Amino acid sequence: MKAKLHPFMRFEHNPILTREDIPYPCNTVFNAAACKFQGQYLLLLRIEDLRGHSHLTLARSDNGYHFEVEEEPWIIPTQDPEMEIYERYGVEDPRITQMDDTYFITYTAYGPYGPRPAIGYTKDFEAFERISMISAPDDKDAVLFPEKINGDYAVLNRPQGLGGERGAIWITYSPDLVYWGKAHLILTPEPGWGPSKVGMCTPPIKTPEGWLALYHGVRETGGGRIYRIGAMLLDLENPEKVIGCAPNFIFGPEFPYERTGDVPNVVFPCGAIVEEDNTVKLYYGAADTCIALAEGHLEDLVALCKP
Ligand code: BMA
Repeated sequence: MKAKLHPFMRFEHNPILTREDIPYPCNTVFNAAACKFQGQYLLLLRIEDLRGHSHLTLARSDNGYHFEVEEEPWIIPTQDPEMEIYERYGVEDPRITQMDDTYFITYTAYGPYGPRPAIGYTKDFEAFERISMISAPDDKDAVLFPEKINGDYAVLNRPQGLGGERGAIWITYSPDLVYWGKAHLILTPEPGWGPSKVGMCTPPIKTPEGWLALYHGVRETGGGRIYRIGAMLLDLENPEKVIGCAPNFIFGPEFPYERTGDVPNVVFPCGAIVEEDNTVKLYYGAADTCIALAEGHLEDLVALCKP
């Protein structure tokens, strides 16, 4: 199959959620996790309040396009004395991974020491239990694989390595979601469209040809940073092996709602839903200000990653 250079089509009524849709005062809504639950589409929204701190609120939809936002926040910074300091400035950028009847939620805890990825779970989208912090600061963008890898849970994350400046994508494993280790480097930022840092977007998607991993690449320019999306395929049995990586970015800021906002020129997907016909609904934060939707096909995304 000839790979499509632009595999995603934007929804014509974008953005799908703005702060006008939030039932309480806030600054912005962006970077939402997505999943299906009991026949409905769920988004877990990152909402930045008027102090500039983020919390997470649920939104529900019957069709994946029109969402109703809950009246109250769902996951707010914890008061647990052991964890409070790590979430003091907010909980950000959630991702959801379903394993059987459990929905794991990875998110970035933000506190005075910097960002740390954390993981918890829910079974009903009512009770949420925190499990662990996955690593120490500075780290972000943790996504859990939807299956164990050779008997262990596995997360892709983005420690701020390489001299503290150029965040890269790593993998780390856990037997119990509490103790994490065996960390291994997967992808470094390279000259081109994402030379400053790279980090995962949505949790890896299993395909017959490998794990499809969508990631963001950041380029610093004279006019600020540009956040764009790349795609790579990781080996199913050994995801430390990159089978192929699309040479070009596959999605980037173009429309006014992606170009203008609190942080201009940002598209930042945290959630993807694969439909039965392999349509991929990609939910992304635009300019750190609103949420938009684009659709593509799994086969096209995989084709782009072929060596
Ligand atoms: C990243 C994250 C995202 C944000 C992006 C652009 O580092 O903090 O939450 O969307 O920057 O500001």
